[in-house]
Amino acid sequence: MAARYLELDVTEIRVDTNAGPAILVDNNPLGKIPTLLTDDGLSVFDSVAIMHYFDRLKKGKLYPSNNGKRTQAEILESLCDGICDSLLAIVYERRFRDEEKVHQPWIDRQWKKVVSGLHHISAHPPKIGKKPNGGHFALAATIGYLGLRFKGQWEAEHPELIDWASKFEKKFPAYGEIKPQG
Ligand SMILES: N[C@@H](CCC(=O)N[C@@H](CS)C(=O)NCC(=O)O)C(=O)O
Repeated sequence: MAARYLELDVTEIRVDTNAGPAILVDNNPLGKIPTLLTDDGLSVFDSVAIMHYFDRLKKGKLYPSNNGKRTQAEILESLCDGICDSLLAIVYERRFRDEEKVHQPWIDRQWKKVVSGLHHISAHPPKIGKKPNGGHFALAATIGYLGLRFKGQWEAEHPELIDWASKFEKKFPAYGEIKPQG
């Protein structure tokens, strides 16, 4: 999303992380997406590092120049990253364990972090202002992932986030087309 917003010429290569294809594991020892391969042979991961790399490439277009506002954007980015890590922990607990070994208290513990993170954001939804920043892209990705893998489990509690996502889409119309999809 950030690459599209900044009009960077990025080619998307879709991979199945479960299969651990060479193009992924040879470039990211963690075998995770997103991984960015640059023209000068660098492999940049994860999404936070990629967005800050883009920001330097585009001379500060992705984060506010004001120190306080930048810190706020980065905190939102970290919070969303943490929420997504918890969501993934839940998805993987169910995906990779035999059904009888799935440990519900672990899922509950992760979901509690998700809920508390979403409440924190919903209480003061971030203003988008004239242009979206890295924190906004992280939140848009988080809401997209919730929509993809946790449909029906968060929307009623967080109408503010649905509202925020539609405001975000007005500023960044490509959202509908490129948000997380299975
Ligand atoms: N905090 C990382 C999370 C990356 C991540 O966990 N990606 C997942 C897919 S959404 C993945 O590649 N999982 C494969 C695996 O863990 O083997 C980021 O935002 O880039």
